[in-house]
Amino acid sequence: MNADLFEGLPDLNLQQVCLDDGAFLLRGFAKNVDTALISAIEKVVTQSPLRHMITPGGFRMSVAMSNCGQVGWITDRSGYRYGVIDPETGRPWPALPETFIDIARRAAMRAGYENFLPDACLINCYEPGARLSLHQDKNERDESAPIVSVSLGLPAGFLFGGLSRTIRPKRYQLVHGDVAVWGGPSRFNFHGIAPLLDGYHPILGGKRINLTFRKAL
Ligand code: MD3
Ligand code: FE
Repeated sequence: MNADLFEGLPDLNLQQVCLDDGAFLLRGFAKNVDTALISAIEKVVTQSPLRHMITPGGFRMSVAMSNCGQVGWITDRSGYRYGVIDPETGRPWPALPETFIDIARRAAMRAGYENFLPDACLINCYEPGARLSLHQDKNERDESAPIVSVSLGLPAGFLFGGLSRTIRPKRYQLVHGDVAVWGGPSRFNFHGIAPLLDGYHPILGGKRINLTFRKAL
C-alpha cells in the first residue's frame, strides 16, 4: 500500500482542521502542486527579487519578501501599504501565475468561500532565525475576503491569537504543502511566525516560503 495510490482521491487524504470561526487548516492541500508553485515563485523572483524591507520604525525585516499581482504589499519608513509599482525595480509587480490563482481559489472554495479571486500575493522567504512578530493584516480594502496561505519548505511554528493582542496565541506547526484559509470572524486575529529553526527540506533546502493570497483592492 502506497500513499500515491490515493493521489486521485484527495478528499480521503485531506485533513481539515478548524482553528477558529472561519479559519481552516487544510493539511497537505498544496503538496501535489508543490513543484509547479516553486517554479512559478522562481520566475516571479527573477523579475521582482526578494528583499528585506524596512518597517516604519526603522527595523530591517528578517523575512525577505516579494509580491506578484496587480498590487504588492510594501513597508518602508513611511508606513505599510499596497502599491502597483515595485519600489526596487520601478516596474509593476509580475502578474499572478495561473497556478497561484488556481490553488488559492480551490482552497477558499473548500473552506466555504465560493468566489475568492485574489489580486495580490505576498511571498515571504524565511531562513533560520527569521520571524514575523505578532500582527494583524489590515491593509486590504475588502474585509469580507479571506486570506489564503500556502506553506512550502521547512516547517514553522505558527502563532494564532485572537482579536486582542492580550489573548495568548495557540501554537501550530505549519509544514510543506499546508494551506490555510483565514476569513470571517478570524480574519483580523493576531498571528505570527516563531523564529525558523535550522533544517533541510528536499526541495527548498534551508528555507521556508509562504505565499499569502489576498484581495487587496
Ligand atoms: C491569520 N504570514 O504575510 S501565513 C503575512 O507564514 C503573514 O509568512 C505568515 O502573516 C507567514 O501577513 C503567516 C498565515 C496567516 C496569514 C494571514 C492571516 C494567518 C492569518 C490573516 C488573518 C489571520
Ligand atoms: Fe499576517
